[in-house]
Amino acid sequence: MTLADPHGRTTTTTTLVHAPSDTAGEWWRHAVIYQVYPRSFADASGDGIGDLPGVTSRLDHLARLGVDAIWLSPFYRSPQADAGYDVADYRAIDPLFGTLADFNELLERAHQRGMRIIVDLVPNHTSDEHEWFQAALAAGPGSPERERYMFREGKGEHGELPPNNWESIFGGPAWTRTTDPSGEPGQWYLHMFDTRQPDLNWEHPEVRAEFEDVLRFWLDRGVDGFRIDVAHGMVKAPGLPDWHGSVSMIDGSHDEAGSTGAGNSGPMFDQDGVHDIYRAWNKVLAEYDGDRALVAEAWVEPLSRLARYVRPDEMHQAFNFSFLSTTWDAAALRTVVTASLAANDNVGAPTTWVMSNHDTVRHASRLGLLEPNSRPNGIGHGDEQPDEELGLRRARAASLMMLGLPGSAYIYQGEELGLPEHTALDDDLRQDPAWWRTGHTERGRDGCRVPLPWKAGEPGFGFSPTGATWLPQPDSWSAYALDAQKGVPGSTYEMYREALRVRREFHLGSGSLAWVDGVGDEQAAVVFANRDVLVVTNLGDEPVVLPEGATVLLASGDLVTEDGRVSVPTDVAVWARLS
Ligand code: TEU
Repeated sequence: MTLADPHGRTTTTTTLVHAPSDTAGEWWRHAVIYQVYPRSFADASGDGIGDLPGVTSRLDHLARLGVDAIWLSPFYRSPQADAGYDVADYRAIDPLFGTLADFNELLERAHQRGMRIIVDLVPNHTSDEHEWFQAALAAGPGSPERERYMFREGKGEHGELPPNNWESIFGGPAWTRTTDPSGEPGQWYLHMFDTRQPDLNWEHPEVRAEFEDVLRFWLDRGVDGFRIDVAHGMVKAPGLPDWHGSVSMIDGSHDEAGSTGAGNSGPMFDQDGVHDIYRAWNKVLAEYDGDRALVAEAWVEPLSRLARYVRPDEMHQAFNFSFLSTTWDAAALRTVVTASLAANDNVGAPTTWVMSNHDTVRHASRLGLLEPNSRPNGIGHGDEQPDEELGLRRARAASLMMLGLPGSAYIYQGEELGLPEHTALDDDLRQDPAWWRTGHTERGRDGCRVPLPWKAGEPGFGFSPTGATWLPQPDSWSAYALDAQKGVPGSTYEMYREALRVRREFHLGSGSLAWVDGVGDEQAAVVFANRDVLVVTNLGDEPVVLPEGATVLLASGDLVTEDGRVSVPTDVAVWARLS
């Protein structure tokens, strides 16, 4: 493809890095998937905690937005020690969130509106209240019940030292000592996360059989897929050797003896044995009709290593955390996009794109920091406060760039409103175990989990019929409420909606990617063509002039027109149709 300047001279060159794929293929290859974090999406019961009937009541919002699928974070029976990522019963709904009948209704109504449902599966660990763990504690050392978890004798003369030196990702030791039924100090058990999240032993056939059965339980109910929590963590290196590095809570990366290693080192993550599990699960899904999908939540780098999770007989997608973690820099973004497409094309998998989720500071705030897109684990009183206006401007540009890329895109609830992080939450309201487990050095993830604002003028911004919210919302959120944006041209919500519409119309999800050189300075602008759409994101100080013959479809901010030529200002992205 070539683009011409006003005098008909060719000024640009393009480099194709990803060819279009057949649009008729599996839905997950090009889907826009919206993450619902049930406790903070919408509350129907009035207790201030979101629930499944709340989600059902707002399905029209998601249908109108134009998403293809919804991923629901965990709603299973749980003591909520890690907001539901500590599951006590994989086949039951927690009363906080409703009933199985509520789930069935949500699924049916979503399907009626043409939206698929992905549920979250947490197989690395259970809750300490899971009946298996309770049975293991009661049965004592050497029992078959203990074999399903990672119990070990302690080191030291009296077993008073942990079996190895591993640390929990939430801070503190990864081992907790138990008390024997006799009342004596006993064995230790491994928990890569909170004490209340004991790791399962994936070498045990009963564990494998149980989770295949759990998959079937939800497949039988009609779910379209599963997001697999900590997909890189289930298998540990034999012998559980000591490790002289630490795992970052912030980006899952591993720090080894002073060097910042990639997220694939260390004996607790990304062991080759995990792939057998996914090969077996792929077969379970294949027994069912329709295209059901497995999505890997694996903080694994480099991208070529992550791509091993989405080989043809394993999972279908993996979250692209390398993209999420990339700084606000044109060259860095081009590099990660090229590497992402190359790694996934190599195994025939779609590439995914994601900017925010329930574990990270919302990108509208990350991008407003002095070091844009640095990844603090939470922001609170006394921390550097993001520039809200700058963050939103960049977030809108980043999202428009992301939605223009070929592959599957994830939207975290509220980002369609441009919602910032709650960066001034009272510390005594924090619930993320990372806050206290790190000795209050990391604020944790509560700031991105605050209940959504639906109606500007109502108590709790219409989140709950009683006005209650389990975490307080900042007053400034009245400007972000859905009803303040709906139908307002140029609002973030209407920008997302229009982007999804155009994305569908031009089949961008199953599209192509060619880098375009010669539009703006390559150090300052990210410019690519996807099918017939040119996507220009300006990260530099100078305006970027659009090529002649490019008709603007959509922009993340105001454009400047001078002498008939349209230019894209700093921190603005634009989609334009190529003639
Ligand atoms: O997160 C897995 C994980 O590795 C995270 O700790 C990650 O490193 C960090 O959150 C990045 O900021 C999953 C869930 O998404 C998270 O909510 C759970 O707390 C965790 O597993 C344990 O189940």
